[in-house]
Amino acid sequence: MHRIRVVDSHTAGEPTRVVVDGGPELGGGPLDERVCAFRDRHDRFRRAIVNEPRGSDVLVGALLVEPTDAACAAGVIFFNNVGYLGMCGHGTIGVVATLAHLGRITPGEHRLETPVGIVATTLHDDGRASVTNVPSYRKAKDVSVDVPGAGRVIGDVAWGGNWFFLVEHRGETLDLANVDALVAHSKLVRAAANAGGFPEVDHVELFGPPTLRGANSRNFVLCPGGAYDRSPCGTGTSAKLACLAADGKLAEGDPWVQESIVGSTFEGQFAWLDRAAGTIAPTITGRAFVTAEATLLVDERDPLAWGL
Ligand code: PYC
Repeated sequence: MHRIRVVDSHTAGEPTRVVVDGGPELGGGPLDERVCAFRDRHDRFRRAIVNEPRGSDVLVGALLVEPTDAACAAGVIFFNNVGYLGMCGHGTIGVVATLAHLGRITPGEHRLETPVGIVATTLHDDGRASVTNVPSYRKAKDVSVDVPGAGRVIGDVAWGGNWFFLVEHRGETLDLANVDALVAHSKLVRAAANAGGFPEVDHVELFGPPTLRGANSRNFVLCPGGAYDRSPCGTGTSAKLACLAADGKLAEGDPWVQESIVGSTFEGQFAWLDRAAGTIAPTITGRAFVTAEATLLVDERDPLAWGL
């Protein structure tokens, strides 16, 4: 019987399951190499932790590992129902809330090492957390793709710790009532972007007008495994900030309130790292709440022990 100790949380509605004990042994070395070890030799842990019957398509897992950089409070590898994520904004806020819940950190600044770089986090006294994400930038502006049933769709390709295709959406309103149509449409947009020269794009982000007073925009985000992000998506908001910065639509240090498809919000802002190259350091602030402490049991007699 394998025992995997986890702490569950949600950040603005999007769940994170942090593995605090009993996860795969990945050795030392750079985190991007440890992701390869996880994928190549221990992928069944990913399935057991986040897939059915213990999890769901929407759950993001976060494996705590020893950081290579001693200045970091922890290393973390994010994964989902289909694979591994470079970074995860809502997940990082969930990790910060979990480390605080476990008494491993107190309010203040804490660095976390991820496979795509070190992120700086701040746990605030009121429980919110800010994440200064990896350098983010827009790779391509006004990319035109032909989407079956929708015609020509124009979007930007940007990096915010994951790759996004960002579109000002002109179809049905970004409302939970339309979520099936939004998922189907976004999958077609992603396939068109991939076929159109951007195979790296694995998230699609649709934008529309906000519904909340004080918010700047509402979004819908399709994740790699087909689930939609219940939160405004931390890496997606970082990619959005990179586009706004490049277009001169948001000034350094000014707030951007991003509303999600469920009406939750993240506050973002950015600092220029290299104005000429269009590279920014985005900071995303949100709040996670711990929802469960549990031990997952993986019984080798169970034919579905390692997940679907
Ligand atoms: O918050 O960055 C994020 C994220 C990525 C996928 C789901 N959430």
